[in-house]
Amino acid sequence: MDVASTPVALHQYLNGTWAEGQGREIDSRAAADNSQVLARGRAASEEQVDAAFAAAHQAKKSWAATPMAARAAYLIAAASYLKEHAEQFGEELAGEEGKTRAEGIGEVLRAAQIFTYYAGEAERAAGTVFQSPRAGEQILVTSKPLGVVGIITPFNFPIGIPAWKIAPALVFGNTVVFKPASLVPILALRLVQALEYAGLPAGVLNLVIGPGALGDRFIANEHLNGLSFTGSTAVGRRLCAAGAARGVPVQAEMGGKNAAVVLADADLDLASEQVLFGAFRSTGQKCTATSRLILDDGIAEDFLARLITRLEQWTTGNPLDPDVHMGPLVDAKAAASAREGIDRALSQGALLRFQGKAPETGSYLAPTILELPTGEAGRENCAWREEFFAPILAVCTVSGADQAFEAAEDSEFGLSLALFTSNLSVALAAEQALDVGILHVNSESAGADPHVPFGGAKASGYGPKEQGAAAREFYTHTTTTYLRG
Ligand code: UN1
Repeated sequence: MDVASTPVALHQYLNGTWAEGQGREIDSRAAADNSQVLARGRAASEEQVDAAFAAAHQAKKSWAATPMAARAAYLIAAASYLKEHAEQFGEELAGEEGKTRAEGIGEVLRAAQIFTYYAGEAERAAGTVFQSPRAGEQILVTSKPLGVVGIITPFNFPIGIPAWKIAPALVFGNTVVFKPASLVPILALRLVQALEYAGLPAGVLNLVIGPGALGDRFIANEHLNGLSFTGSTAVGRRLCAAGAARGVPVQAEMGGKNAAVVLADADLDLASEQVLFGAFRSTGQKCTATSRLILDDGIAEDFLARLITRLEQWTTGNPLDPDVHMGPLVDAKAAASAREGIDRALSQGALLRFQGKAPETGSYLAPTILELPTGEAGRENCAWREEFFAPILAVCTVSGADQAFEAAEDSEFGLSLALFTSNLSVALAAEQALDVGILHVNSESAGADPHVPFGGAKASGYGPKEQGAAAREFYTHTTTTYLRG
């Protein structure tokens, strides 16, 4: 399909019907060339958000009463639809978001895998039976859906993140109002189409596409029983506070400033490959991306030389070109803001250690390594503190594991950390010492498997984690039944 000449029509999906938005005109542009329109339509109005919640509310009783196995069957059918269209959808994703074609297709297949995984949840135990201290009694703890769940997702994983929220929400019996990032909406349409193809009943999943401000309408809606959000820390905290004020549980997955720590005993070849992937895959547009590099001083120069050698082979260009390693940022605005971040870091004393090559046009930024001054000055640099969401890696050197851990902890964020060492005791010490939600020993800081918890500490996360058993915890609540015959 030639997405360039045929923009995808953006519609809202309300109560099982595709509807024209009643808000202002919106479009989505190719990441590599912001003059190219890939999708066009009208945003949802606030009244359409309310209509979506009304539909989800209307559908919630019968969906909660639908047997688990039947709910799971919709996910299985949607997964096969996604697999069948993985190539087309993956290319649309890459064109719109800027990650490479291979990463785009990979993300669509990952969404299918997530749907299949949560369908399997239908077969797992959904409660516990306890002994009672009283004769003739048993105590049952059973889990129930929250009800109507709002799902708000960012631009950078336009189908992966929606899948890992929507699949557990649905399989555990919730109805959903879904608002994707309006910057990158095509894959949200595709995901909804997959579930429509599967025959999902009307009202169970509703899609509203529009500006971030519609999120406030979510939190104000009387029918909202839970909200799952991924995005910036500022917005996440505001939604958490608003949810808490009215007693609605909110799960927020927010920013990161993830470190890779390379100690003197590490396998430097492996570490340089993994740091390259962690920092620069998907153009650094991952909350789990590596953006701080902490090097043991004995190996610092050797390691940087290896990393730079790898980066010299790394090509940046059109994300749909199969030979390219890295695409553009999501749009020219994101690239301008990343360039401004580099300038600020340099004015605060950072050194431009390496910058690769990239096309000269608006949305591209070549992979960049900034060397920070040692000591306090380095730690105050914006490249150490701020999440740029771009292919920019800030490097500092330390002496030994203790200093490295101290440096790693010096961040308001606590999502993911990659530690490179061959010493198991040091790895175990890191697991105890570091306040992060995800610790990788000898692998890159990015990545997430559907069956294990995902989420961060400190400013990176709030509320129950996502995925695996943690997802059940968020999307359900329990009833404790004291049962006497
Ligand atoms: C991954 O590392 O593959 O927004 C997933 C993000 C995260 C997802 C990361 N919520 O980047």
